[in-house]
Amino acid sequence: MKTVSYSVPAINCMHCVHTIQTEVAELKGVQSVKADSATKKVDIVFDTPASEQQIKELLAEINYPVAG
Ligand SMILES: [Cu+2]
Repeated sequence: MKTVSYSVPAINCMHCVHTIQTEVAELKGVQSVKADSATKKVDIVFDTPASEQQIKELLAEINYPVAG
């Protein structure tokens, strides 16, 4: 199991939080996802077959790219 914390500057309301949490949770292997509009961070706990690259690609696809 792996935990990552990404900075996602595009998060600015509860709608963004909901969209991110719903979309990322659909990836196989993702155990939990918590987005925060105040800190603009997304904390994700996952295991295979999910990967950091896959999660980052998904976030970019839904217009919430990871900073840096
Ligand atoms: Cu929003």
